[in-house]
Amino acid sequence: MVSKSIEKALNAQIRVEAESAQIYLAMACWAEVKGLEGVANFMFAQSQEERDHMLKLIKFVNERGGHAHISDLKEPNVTFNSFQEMFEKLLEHEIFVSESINELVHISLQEKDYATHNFLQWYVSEQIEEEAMARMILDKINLIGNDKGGLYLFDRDIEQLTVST
Ligand code: OFO
Repeated sequence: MVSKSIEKALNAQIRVEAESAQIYLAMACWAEVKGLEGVANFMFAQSQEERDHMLKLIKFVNERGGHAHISDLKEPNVTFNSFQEMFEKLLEHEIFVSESINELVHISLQEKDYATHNFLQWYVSEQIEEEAMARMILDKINLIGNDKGGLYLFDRDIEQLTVST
């Protein structure tokens, strides 16, 4: 059984994951209209992953005797000055999500809720992977700079980066 304060903290994370899905959907749309299909497909897949992260939390809250709350979301940023800026925002956002997960882990320990603490370990590992991938992509984009040929190849290759759920 989750306590009221753990339920509240988990519900806040459900919102963060839902917002992540929306942010990446907006990035996918921006990339698609800019003609970078590979980047767009990568971001559509990222968005789907975030929805899966949200659903996993929803199931956990409901199974543990809480009630998952579905809240309204603020509209994400829909335009970017460059792909570099877009991927910088992606990394920034993943760092924010990692901090949010860490805070949740902290609360679960404070409350001695070891079931929630155990459940959250999956998210801790996932955030390590997601941050590493965002950094690796940003490094590649920084190398490419304004080179159009490089961007073309990057767009072709990014789809090969498999994302774990
Ligand atoms: Fe849900 O992992 Fe990214 O944000």
